[in-house]
Amino acid sequence: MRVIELNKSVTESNDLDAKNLRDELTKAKVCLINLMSSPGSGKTTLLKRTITDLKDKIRFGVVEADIASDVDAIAIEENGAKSIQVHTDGMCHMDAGMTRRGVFELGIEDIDIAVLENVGNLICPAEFDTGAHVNVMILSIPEGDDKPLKYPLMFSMVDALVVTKYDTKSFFNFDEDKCYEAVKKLNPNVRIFPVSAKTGEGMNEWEEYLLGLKKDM
Ligand SMILES: Nc1nc2c(ncn2[C@@H]2O[C@H](COP(=O)(O)OP(=O)(O)OP(=O)(O)O)[C@@H](O)[C@H]2O)c(=O)[nH]1
Ligand SMILES: [Mg+2]
Repeated sequence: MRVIELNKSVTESNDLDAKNLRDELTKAKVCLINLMSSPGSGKTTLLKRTITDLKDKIRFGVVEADIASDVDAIAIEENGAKSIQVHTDGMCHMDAGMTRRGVFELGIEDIDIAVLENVGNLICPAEFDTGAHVNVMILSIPEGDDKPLKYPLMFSMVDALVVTKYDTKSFFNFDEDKCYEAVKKLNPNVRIFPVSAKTGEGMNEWEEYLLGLKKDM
């Protein structure tokens, strides 16, 4: 019986693939955001509201990565942005090669910001550079304030953290100070955006951040 250790070499070439993809998209002035979170934390809902709010300012395209189904891509298209669904053949993350295919199948000619809605989980997606310019994670209030302690890699590698379902705060013992302190310890420069995609609270700051990303490309 042979055991082949593929992890290292795969990661090495993935890093190169990711750099090449990032460079190509930079030349095309398209910002790629890698959006990560647990299943059901509110990625699609946040995207739908953001796309609607910014429809006259940012042209979005969304790559929906899931193990199965096409419901998220349909939901995004119904909201007026173009979208493509990719299935990951059971894999729990997207790598740079898969992201490249998704982004170019989506088509980048008429978009300012491409969003990869990564497969829902807080572990594997943090380990693979997708080629994105910006990594964003969502933590929803019902998941609890201790998640930075349990999934430190994800919290330490993101540029921005959106804390969503803020409207549910009164129902959960979510200690914001404790949570943000743990996050800042792992990642001092992270931007934190508390929002509710349901009520719209906090969405302005998040959307200003996105407008800044478009401007910087
Ligand atoms: N109260 C409240 N509910 C929300 C909010 N955002 C999302 N939800 C609800 O949370 C559930 C999951 O939201 P989705 O947007 O599908 O989550 P997701 O992260 O895209 O889920 P997957 O793609 O399956 O990983 C839905 O029932 C949403 O209506 C919010 O800000 N407030
Ligand atoms: Mg979704």
